[in-house]
Amino acid sequence: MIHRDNAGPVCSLKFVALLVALSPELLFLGAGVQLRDNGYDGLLVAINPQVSEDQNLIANIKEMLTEASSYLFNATKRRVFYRNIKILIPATWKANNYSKIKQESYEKANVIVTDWYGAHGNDPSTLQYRGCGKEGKFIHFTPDFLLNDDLTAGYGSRGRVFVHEWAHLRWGVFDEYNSEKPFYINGQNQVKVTRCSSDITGIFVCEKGPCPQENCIISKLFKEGCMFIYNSTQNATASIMFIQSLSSVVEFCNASTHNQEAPNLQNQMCSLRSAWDVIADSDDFSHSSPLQGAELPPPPVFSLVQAGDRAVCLVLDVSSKMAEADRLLQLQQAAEFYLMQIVEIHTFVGIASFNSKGEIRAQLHHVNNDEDRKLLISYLPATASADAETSVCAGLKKGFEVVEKLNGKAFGSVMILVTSGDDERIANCLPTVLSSGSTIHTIALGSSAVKNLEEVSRLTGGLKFFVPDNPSSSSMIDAFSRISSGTGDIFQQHIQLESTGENVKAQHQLKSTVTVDSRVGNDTAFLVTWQTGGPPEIVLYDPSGRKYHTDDFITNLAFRTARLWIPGTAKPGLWTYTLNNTHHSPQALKVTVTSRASRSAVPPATVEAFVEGDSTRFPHPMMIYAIVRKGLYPIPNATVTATIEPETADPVTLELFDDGAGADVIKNDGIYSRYFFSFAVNGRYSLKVHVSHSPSISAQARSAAGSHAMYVPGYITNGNIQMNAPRKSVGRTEKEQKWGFSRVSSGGAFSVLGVPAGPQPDVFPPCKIIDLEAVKVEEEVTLSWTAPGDDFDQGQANSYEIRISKSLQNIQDDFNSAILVNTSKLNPQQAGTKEIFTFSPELFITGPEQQPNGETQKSHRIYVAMRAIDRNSLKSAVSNIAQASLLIPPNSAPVLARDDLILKGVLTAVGFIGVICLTIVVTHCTLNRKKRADKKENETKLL
Ligand SMILES: [Ca+2]
Ligand SMILES: [Ca+2]
Repeated sequence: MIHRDNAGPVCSLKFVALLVALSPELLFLGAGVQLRDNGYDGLLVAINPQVSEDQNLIANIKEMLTEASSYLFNATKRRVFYRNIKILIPATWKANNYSKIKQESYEKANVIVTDWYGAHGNDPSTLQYRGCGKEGKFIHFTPDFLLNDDLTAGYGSRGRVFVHEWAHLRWGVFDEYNSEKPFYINGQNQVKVTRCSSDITGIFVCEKGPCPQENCIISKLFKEGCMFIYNSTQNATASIMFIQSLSSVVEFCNASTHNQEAPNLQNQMCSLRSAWDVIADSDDFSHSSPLQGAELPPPPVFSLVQAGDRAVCLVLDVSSKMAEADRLLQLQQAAEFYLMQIVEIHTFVGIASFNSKGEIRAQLHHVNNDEDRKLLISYLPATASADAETSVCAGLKKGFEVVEKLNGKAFGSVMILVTSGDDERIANCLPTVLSSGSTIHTIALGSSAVKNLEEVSRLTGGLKFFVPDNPSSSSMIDAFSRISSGTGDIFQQHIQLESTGENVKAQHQLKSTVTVDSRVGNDTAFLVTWQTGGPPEIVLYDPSGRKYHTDDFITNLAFRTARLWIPGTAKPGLWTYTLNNTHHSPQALKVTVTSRASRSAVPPATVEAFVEGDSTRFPHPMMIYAIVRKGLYPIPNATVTATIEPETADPVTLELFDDGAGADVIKNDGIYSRYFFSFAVNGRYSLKVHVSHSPSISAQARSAAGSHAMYVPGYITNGNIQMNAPRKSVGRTEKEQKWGFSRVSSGGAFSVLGVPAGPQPDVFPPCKIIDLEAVKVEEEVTLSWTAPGDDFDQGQANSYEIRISKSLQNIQDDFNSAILVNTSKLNPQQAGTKEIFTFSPELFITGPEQQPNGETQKSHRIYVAMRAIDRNSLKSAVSNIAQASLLIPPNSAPVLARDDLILKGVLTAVGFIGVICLTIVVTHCTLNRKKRADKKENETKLL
């Protein structure tokens, strides 16, 4: 969903001036959620077409957001609330005087309501793919969560839950609870509950009722069923990112209430900063001040919108520029495939073209069968004109005329605008474009296409693509294949399984396989295209060995395409194809395979690829992401490869990782990420991602990684334990996929500016380390992290700089002044390697450290952060801050083991003797504490 990103610097001054002149309402159309005068406008909630019709769902969404608005207003100290909210009703629901959509679509929604295989049962969740303080992708609720009032006992009222998720989505804060590490050992060597704030009270509960902490922790390790239960009545007011369900909780943990010791994602991702500190740094807060007075903001205004008939118009450049570099041929091949395979049944499709003037080639046709599709193909331009000029506005004007034939307006329509020409006057029709209510996807061809073309996409919420003048590039077909109906109905949309292209030498062949898995297989099509002369010799075997030959394909000699459509459901397994170039000259041969879901109950695996923003300026890298999932269930362990094609240089391939290091913020969440910085030239770059999953590797996420809302198991009310209904189990039993799967998707285009000509000095530092961990082992601290490279996450850094402090604030505010650890024996390994380094903090830290306010602090924790340095002395950003407790005495292996086991919750068999040992060790530890404190005073600072 590239359109959600903010405008990059590519936006010219002329555009900015024009946009300022437009009315605010127009600007909100495609731009997502905007904050204006303390109120959010443009929040879009979309219900999936697979959700059955239920008016209560709409009523409950309204109630949730109305409550959320005032709760949010309070929690942000009178700063923000929701003003306008749109609810997108599926087209499958009965029409009920809903307004017609303009540019809204399921794919653009900030909040989605769908059942599909969420990883967390009914847990509301938010897809966060970037680090601390960065906006996420969307919030997800199940229909059950919104309809079943019994669930509010565990999650709290829906409005409160919404604000918890909103903070994830909008401000990039993370969960303060941790179901994997419910307890931890604090700086005073006590067992503590992972919570924020620490003032939230409760008691340990065994199977038979309340019990002492030590007993419970031991017994929890013995038996299931021991837990920490919170009091339903509290004085603590924080925090919403921990337990929004408690009635006393009305704010976020701030600097004074934040629990920086808790092993939770908020501390890990945000370097131990409080949620409120992160929120206060957001753009929303720096551009607004609290509302004066005591008046409350008005409740949000809702509008319900629903898609009408789908109308699509292809707006195609036919200027003489299209005759260059086989551009028109590429367009014909892709448009034919789009009309034949990709555009969904019952869509209205028309065609317009333009050079210096616009022309309607085909009025809207209702696509009901193959004959309708073939008729539309006959209207595609056959040749380019002699006119070198292009007027994008003239083309769009004709496009609007075409779609307006349906019901007088272009609302909800889609334009696919393809151009290779330059056009200085594109800004002239922007007001018309914006008010049209049409979503415009743009495809730029070659190096001289209109500079600001992407603005048309951005402002209307369309996708943007780029096709380089490279005969073996499949970007044009990939772009057309990426454009779906936007309804969110994965069972109707086609799914791209393969896309490959190669310049094949004379008398040589292109041979490969494609996996058709059992989740797809309906409406499967193989497309082969070539560049000159006649078709290659095609041989295709299905998994059972059935052979298809060139003659079995439907060939279009004018467009140089051959297409094979498999009736029914294609056999799952490996399909093998061979394309022989029988010519005497090299041929650019390409293969594309698409299919649709085979069953309407289980969603197929999908990939969605996108980049961080519209553009980047050298030497800043571009982040590349791919979300691989089934429904909303993340798929780990896939091989994900990005191919990035610049305007004029060779394509670059990069493997994306889901390892929680480098560019990837959370491990095993099905989001694969990587830094891209191999910028050969300025201009547009096209991204495609290929996913393959081998059948031998588990596709199940082991843990439910990511951000969601806590379901509270029960409360202590008036001294009684009151348990809520157990949380719905999320375990899925799924038959082992026999074939693995294969997916391809275009990730759109981005621009790169400021790349210097000629050879460049090293300007790329190592990337920031985001997974630094510290563990105290006897007298030493062992650090672990993933090695960055000399250039971001590639190559090998030159050295590390590790610093420690006893004050969190000191190391946060002034890393350079923290105490340096001797790392002369530590040599960085290849990027991606797990690094381990052990040191004795006692050698570095002695006595209390001076605080900035002059006070001394007796802390038993140390904070560690680090930087990597490359061979040109370029330094990475400072890592996340890790912490370790120094309090564990010598010969304390059992305590350490206990720490580890409690945190991981894996101890299954510790005998009664173990209990006694632990008690002794804890006592021993307390006694030793004083001895060690005395000893420390005699040591001297070494560095
Ligand atoms: Ca990830
Ligand atoms: Ca470097």
